[in-house]
Amino acid sequence: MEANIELKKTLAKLVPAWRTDLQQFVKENAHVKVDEVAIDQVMGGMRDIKSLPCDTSYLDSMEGIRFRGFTIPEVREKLPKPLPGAVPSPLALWHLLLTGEMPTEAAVLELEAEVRKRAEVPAFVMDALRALPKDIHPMVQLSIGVLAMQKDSVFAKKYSQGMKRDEHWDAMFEDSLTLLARLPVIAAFIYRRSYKDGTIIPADNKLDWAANMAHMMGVENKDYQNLARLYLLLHSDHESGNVSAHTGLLVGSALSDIYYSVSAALNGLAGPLHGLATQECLNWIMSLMKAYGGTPTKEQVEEYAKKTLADGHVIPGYGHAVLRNTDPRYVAQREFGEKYMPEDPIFKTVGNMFEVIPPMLRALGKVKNPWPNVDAMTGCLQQHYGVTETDFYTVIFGVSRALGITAQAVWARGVYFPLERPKSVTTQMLKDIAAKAKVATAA
Ligand code: CMX
Repeated sequence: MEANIELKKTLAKLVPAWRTDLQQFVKENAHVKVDEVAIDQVMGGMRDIKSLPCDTSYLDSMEGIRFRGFTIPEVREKLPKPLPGAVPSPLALWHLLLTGEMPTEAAVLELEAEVRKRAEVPAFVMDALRALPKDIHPMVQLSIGVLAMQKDSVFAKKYSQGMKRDEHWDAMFEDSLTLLARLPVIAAFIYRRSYKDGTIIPADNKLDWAANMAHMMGVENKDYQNLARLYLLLHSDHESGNVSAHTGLLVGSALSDIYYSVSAALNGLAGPLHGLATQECLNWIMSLMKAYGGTPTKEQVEEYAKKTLADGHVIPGYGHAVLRNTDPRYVAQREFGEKYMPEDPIFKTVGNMFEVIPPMLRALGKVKNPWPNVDAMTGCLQQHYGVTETDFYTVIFGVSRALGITAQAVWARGVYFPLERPKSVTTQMLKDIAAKAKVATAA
């Protein structure tokens, strides 16, 4: 099956132009310095080193994410919507991430239809998932489900048949369409199998990609469908340096196909300092509420948070490696909560946390960003609609993050992004560099 849609035709024009432009640009500016690297960056997880190109989105430390230059309020306003007043379909955002151009309503409808055609998950993939224990973490199930679909990779097949390099992006795009089409089906299956009676709810072809995932999970609520759209849109892309996106890019740089890339990326997303914080944060909130028998006062939040820190744990949902302000994705979800569940006790608790935790973290003196990140609000909204299984939250994050990773992968293959291979140094070498720098300063 090959897509014959406006999005692909647009990419077919854009990709060669991007490639020529960048090849020329690099040739003419190869030795221009972009950044300097200090020892605390080498030893500190490469924080802030400017060394990864990414055009799909840019994360400003104060303003937050912009998708192809557009802020979250702007994409919500400008992207076509599946229903009047609804949140736009995340696939409309995927179009924007891929091309940099706001799609027309017709282009989004065509994309939704193309994705619907590819949504059938092969039986052996479902069987592979059925063979796993039901209580294995849902992220393991998702990662295995994605990896199992590698059998169908157009990229891998064509590569083995000698595909020309300038066709790589096309095969990557075809695989990405199929992967995105099937991800909500797999996620909903994992949900129903792990927490419900395991029956599969067939897709409703009248619904868009995101709302269909809500439907297949068995949550029949129009507001939750809108939350699904919002959630899948907000978590899609956060430049290319975060653990999941970077893993996807790195694995893809070896010309591994999108199934290998996304499966690997999901494994990184499953870490508590990254996507698992969604689950950890809601669990933290629930134990806080349990400890005080309902919505805690601000003083009680403070007391509980102090105990968490004293026990040597982080406060999940707070802090960020790049952001130095409240995450606009948190703000967008808070606005949703204010509209649909202002009196919800968990929502109120999250509000009290916002008042108390930032000054506490600031007082520690070492936390660079005391403000909430996206994960501080997510679980609270899910709970309100009965999606109470916190282990599942990172799966929804993963479905969303696949939008950004696939968009970045198509770009990477289009412009021939090369094999990633940073240079490592021994810690003794770093000590020698530091000693030389000391001598040079003293002289
Ligand atoms: N609670 C307590 N301490 C925190 C903290 C928090 N929420 N955030 C940072 N710190 C601590 C760090 O652990 C570190 O302490 P040590 O020096 O003792 O190791 C110190 O403050 C400095 O860290 P930082 O430079 O401010 O933050 P990092 O870039 O190293 O880490 C992050 C960023 C997100 C891992 C960290 O803020 C954290 O652990 N937050 C809680 C987990 C979380 O919400 N993760 C989700 C992030 C969003 C996402 O990717 O989904």
